[in-house]
Amino acid sequence: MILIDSVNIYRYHLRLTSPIAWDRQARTHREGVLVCLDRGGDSGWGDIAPLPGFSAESLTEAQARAEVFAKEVLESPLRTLDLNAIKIPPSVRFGFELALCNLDTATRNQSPQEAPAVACCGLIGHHKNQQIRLANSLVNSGYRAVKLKVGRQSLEEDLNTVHAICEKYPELDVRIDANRSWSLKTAKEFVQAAQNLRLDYLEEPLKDKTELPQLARNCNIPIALDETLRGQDAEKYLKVADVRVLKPTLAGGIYATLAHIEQAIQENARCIISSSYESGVGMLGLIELARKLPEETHGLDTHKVFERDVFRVPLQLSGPKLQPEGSIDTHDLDPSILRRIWHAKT
Ligand code: OSB
Ligand code: MG
Repeated sequence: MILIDSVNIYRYHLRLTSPIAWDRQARTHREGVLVCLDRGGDSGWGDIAPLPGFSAESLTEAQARAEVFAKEVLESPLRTLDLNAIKIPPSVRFGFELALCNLDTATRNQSPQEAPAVACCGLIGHHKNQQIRLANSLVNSGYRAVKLKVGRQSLEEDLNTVHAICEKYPELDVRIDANRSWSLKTAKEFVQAAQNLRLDYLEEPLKDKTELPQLARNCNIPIALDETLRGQDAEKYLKVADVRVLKPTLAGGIYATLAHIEQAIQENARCIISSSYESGVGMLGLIELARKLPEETHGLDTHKVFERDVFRVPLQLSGPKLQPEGSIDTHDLDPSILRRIWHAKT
């Protein structure tokens, strides 16, 4: 039984180094909510950060649901750290599960162990005419894998970029993410033109997911699924997913992700833990999850877009090897970044 003494909820507002249009509206800030659960002098922090354009829930909804759930948590004890049976939006579930895990760690007072570094794949966004330059700078910083966003310019332009990067860096693992922007015809043309490039994988190529099996039949590039795994009918498409991109903030938390990893291992599929522009609190949780898959290079290269983080002293949360020191309760949060919006105790 987990009895919580008090809950605090905060809003954060992190400035981006340059605007990003997740939902085609350019934004200069990333907003989210931190939840802090206290028990017997220990506290556990979690990050609730629905991503506009990707999460079904808005931040306002997530915050309201977090407050209702926090009240329930104070009124009746929780049985487990796994909130799978409770109906709350994915980002809220991730935040509370992470807070509960961190509280558990703090209570057991484990001394921070020397944890292995997590390999991270460099992210190259939709920057017209700059993608090759960005690849150069990632390789020069030591990245061994990059993911290139495609599908917003012509197929020819995308293919030129992919070819240029692969030819310049034959040892680099190159991943392609089309975020469902292609028709079957365009995707087939891409696969045909890229067949000799030994790409690491092709993520969400198709506008129409029902055509995925048809594309997979004649495709020598491993197919990765991301958005499709969060659909109601995800089960149907698991057969075509050589690689499964798991985003705990969007897909419903830590335990659902662990269950997915178990299943993928049975089915001989690869799993990648992928971030969704969470604050450092969320990133520490994602890095911990990624440690369950030590052979993989994970999609955790989103933290570099923030001017600063919620921690008083910056942690090493971006780069080709992620190895932040200590656990979350050994780091101070910066009160000037956090605005408390809700508080209650038993
Ligand atoms: O499409 O995979 C995506 C981040 C936020 C929202 C959507 C996506 C992403 C990433 C994260 O690409 C980085 C990665 O998975 O390598
Ligand atoms: Mg993706």
